[in-house]
Amino acid sequence: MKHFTQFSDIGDFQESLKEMKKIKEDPFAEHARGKHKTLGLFFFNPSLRTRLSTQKAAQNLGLNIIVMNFTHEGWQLETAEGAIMNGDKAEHVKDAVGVLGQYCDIIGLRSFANLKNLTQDYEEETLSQFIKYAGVPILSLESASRHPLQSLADALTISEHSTQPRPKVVLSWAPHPRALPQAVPNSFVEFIKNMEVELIITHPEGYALSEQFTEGVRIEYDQDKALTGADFVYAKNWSSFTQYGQILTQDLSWTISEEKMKLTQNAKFMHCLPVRRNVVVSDAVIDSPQSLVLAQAENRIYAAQWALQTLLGGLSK
Ligand code: SN0
Repeated sequence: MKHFTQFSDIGDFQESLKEMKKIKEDPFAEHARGKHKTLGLFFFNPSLRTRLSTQKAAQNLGLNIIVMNFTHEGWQLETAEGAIMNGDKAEHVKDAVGVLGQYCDIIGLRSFANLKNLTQDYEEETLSQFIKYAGVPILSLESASRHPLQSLADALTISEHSTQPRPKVVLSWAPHPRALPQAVPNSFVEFIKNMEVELIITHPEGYALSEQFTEGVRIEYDQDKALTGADFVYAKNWSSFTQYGQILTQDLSWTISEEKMKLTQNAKFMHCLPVRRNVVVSDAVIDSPQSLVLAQAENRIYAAQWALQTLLGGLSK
């Protein structure tokens, strides 16, 4: 694996799930692997779980870690090729990223969608420039269109908590006060449709995700119908893809409540966090024994450790 930015970077998905379970059983087994190697974590957006779980994973592998927040601490970066740099932007992305490549053996990057320009977001402008100029493996810490480490952790969580041979997994849109990216649901679909599950997406009209992710997946506009008999309910808000970045509704009847959960087969509740309580999900549901949100967050460590270990050259026999 050269970079880890999307599902297709993983060779054998089933094997990666097994490897994550092995890492979880003995997180320090490969502590010598990262010796004298440096992981750089670079953020253009806020982070809690991703930053700390990746740091913890890196420590388990004996990696050195350097972290920088570009929004507040870095120079403003110029991204245009051939720009005459006589404005506010002090440094060109090719120089900055080239330098980062000198200091790091692996680079983790977080660069959210700006939700203004669909093409720019889905062409992954920032991520592509890091891949182009760094000269070292890039680990996506959530890009404009995907969040692979989250989905890898979610896949592990689903596989650990499945009690059925082919569980029904429902990805449900939920209301939110702000416009959020499609990255988490895109990746969730991209990964989970490759598991032995019945995957259904439910959302109000106008919230269809890009077909490059949802092709072949059932979409149901009636949330109650979708939730009926579910084994896993994954709630997430996203802004419209077709009316790019827009909030079309904030209908609170889509909130995952105890009533909604009664329609399910005693389903487990999942969310990537951070979550708007009593908007996306009621306190009663997220605080119930059915909630897997902390298990998902814990599994972020093993997903990150799997990715770092694989980028470092795979498991030693
Ligand atoms: C991000 C998202 O992509 O939806 C990160 C999720 C892991 N979430 C947010 O930006 C939430 C911000 C908010 O105001 O609730």
